[in-house]
Amino acid sequence: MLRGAGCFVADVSLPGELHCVIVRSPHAHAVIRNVDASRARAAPGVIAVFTGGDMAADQVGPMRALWAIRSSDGRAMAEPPRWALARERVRHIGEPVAAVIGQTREHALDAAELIEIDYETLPAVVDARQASATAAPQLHDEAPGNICFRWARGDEAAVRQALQKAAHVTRIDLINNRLIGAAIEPRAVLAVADAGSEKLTLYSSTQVPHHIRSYVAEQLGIAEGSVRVIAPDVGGGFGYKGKHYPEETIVAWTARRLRQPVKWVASRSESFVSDNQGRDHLTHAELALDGDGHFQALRVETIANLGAYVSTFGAAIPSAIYSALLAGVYRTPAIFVQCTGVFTNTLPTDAYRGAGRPEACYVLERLADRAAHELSIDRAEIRRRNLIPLSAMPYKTPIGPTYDCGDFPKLFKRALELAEYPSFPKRRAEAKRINRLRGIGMACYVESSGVAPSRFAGMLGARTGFFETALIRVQPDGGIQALLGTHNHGQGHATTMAQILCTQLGVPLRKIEIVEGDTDLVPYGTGTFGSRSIAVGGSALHRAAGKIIAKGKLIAAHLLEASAGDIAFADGWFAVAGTDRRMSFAEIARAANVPHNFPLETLEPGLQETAVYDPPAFAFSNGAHLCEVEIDPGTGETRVVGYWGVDDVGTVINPMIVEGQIHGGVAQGLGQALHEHCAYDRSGQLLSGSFMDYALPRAGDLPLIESEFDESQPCTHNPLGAKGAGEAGAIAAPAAIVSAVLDALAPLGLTELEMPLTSEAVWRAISSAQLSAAARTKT
Ligand code: MCN
Repeated sequence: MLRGAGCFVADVSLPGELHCVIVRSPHAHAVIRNVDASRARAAPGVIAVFTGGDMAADQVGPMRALWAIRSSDGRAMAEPPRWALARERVRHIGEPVAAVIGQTREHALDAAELIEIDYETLPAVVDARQASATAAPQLHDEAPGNICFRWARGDEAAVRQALQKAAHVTRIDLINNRLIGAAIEPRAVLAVADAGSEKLTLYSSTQVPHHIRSYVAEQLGIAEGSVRVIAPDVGGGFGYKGKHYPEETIVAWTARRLRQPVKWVASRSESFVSDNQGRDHLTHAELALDGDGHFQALRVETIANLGAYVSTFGAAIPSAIYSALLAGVYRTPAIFVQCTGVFTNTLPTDAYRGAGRPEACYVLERLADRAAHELSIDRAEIRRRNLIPLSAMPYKTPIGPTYDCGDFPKLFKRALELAEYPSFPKRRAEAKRINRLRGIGMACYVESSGVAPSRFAGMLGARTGFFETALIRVQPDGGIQALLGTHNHGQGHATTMAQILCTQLGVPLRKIEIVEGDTDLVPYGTGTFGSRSIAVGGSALHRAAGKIIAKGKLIAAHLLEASAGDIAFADGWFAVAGTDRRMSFAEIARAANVPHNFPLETLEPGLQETAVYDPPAFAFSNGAHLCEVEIDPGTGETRVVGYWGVDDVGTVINPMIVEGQIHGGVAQGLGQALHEHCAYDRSGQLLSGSFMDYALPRAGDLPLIESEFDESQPCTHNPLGAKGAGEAGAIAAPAAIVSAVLDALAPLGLTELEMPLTSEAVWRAISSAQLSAAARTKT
């Protein structure tokens, strides 16, 4: 792929292909009074122009969330309809209003300019707290007060009591900044309707081909089996490509109508106003402690900005997923969390690398730091006093999940060692000599990876299962083709999944082909998100390989004239135990396909097996990250000068890939902590709509990341012992980096700053602290 040999959706070209350009709302909130497309339709090279009215006439259904949660009073969340092409009203900038189909993209682009849309603009609201206030502009009749849901979990009475009795209560208000995913490849869709059959093939740069198949079939009212979704090479997904988007339906529908292939490829600017965004929480949290700094109770109130519509998992992330991790790695006996999901005139929010877990980690780690400061306890010490010990495993948290294993104190201790925590004051003093403010920060996290047990998700309102499927085909020459329902968009599945088979079956890597991302080839799949591929998909693969071995034993028993119980399989050989009679995996594969003398009543020819795996629980990855920053007080520029992570992702299949995953996650976490902020003005216009305004971290912003893994606590309930690794870095890094910056600023009396800690924000904070100090000295 780095050499340009990959094949992304934009690289796929079909004969007769037409090009789709989407006309998007320039307003955050408006009534569509009229769409006049007559000039556009008459423009050269234009095949058609479609609007929401055309889709309505064709009875194209609304987009549905895939997870519908309930409010604490038992009521279903508000689910206002979301149409692929807006009907009557638009509720965020970038909402699709019309689709122009041209012979070339240029034809369609030119014609798009000629469409006249008469909008009646309406007042907009972008801030979630303001949106839930009385007199705020209302987005949907179905959601009075712009409230989608009011979720609650935990023991409210116990928490209230503990807060009343506590020796100390630490209170904090936090903003978890809104983020924009920025994969190298913008989203793209290409659809072709087969002329001779009802078959519709949809190429999409998605992480979840089977979900997209269900969605598109449902909306178009056609059989699921008549839709084939292919997700070829995908250039990054980061969670936001794991959701259903209007363009998939628009392009599929237009291709069926026009009986010609239709392609849409987002421009970078378009991605900013059409991709889901992430995070955007306002949180008030209170932590009750005893006199020794032991956590007694936690109350968390979060307002989650859902944007204009409920996206695929948009409601579940700030409720079911986020709240489940509010015990974190700490022993807090009583926890109560409330989360209100609010509609605003912004792009929908949904999963973005970490998805609910970085938010939970951030609340807990900021509270831990703040409590340590208020009680004059060392930040590492307050964590040590509260970490769940190994002896308490399996540990049932008061908020729901049971952690099966994890040695949190050991990982934290090791991270402190790696960062040479005790000698930090020396480094701070050295930095001071050259007029730099140096700080050290820390964050411990636990993550519900391996998303998700279907049972858990079903109880909490998911409308889909979460199992994974693997089909192994053994070729007559002993080569293997493994087809998986997961999807690789940068995680190295072709290597790690093949490694599982190589280890289990003794087949060399070069003879193993991993196939993902095609609903007609793969039996079924949930897709890749929630760091689930190895823990769930890998486990399905392991199970399927087990079935291959079992069948191989039957074949070997027949050929070696032994009983199946006497056949042992190891290192690629089927052998009669206690003898030198044996056959290689390749020989058995050949025999399976040349079954000249098989007892056909008891032994089927061929060697291919399918297995499905639905985990009984999440895999609880965990870790401790430390980082050091240096701030130039003259400019506010913050440099991360050291970063250490000790992570427990269970058994590591491929250390190099996992290290890369941790690095990537840390880079994204660093972006959230220091640079990235998706900003709207009050009218709902996106202020950070390009890379000039939305600052991604660059290579030079990253420190050398020292990463270690602790494999002493393999996941107890999957056959690989593996826990997810794909999001870990993004979960710990924002909290660790903010902790370090606030530590650096502590000598100036600064205790709070909101992400992103841009040089401007840090410089302003330093300047105002210096001014106040100067004023105090004067008086
Ligand atoms: N792995 C391993 N041993 C383990 C755990 C994982 O060798 N104990 C390997 C896996 O085999 C896989 C990789 O590490 O090759 C990540 O595995 P896993 O943690 O199961 O995560 P997924 O493959 O399910 O990937 C999803 C996760 C998520 S949710 C986001 S978002 C994300 C991420 O991974 N987006 C990414 N990493 C990304 N990396 C790239 N390059 N691009 C993205 O869009």
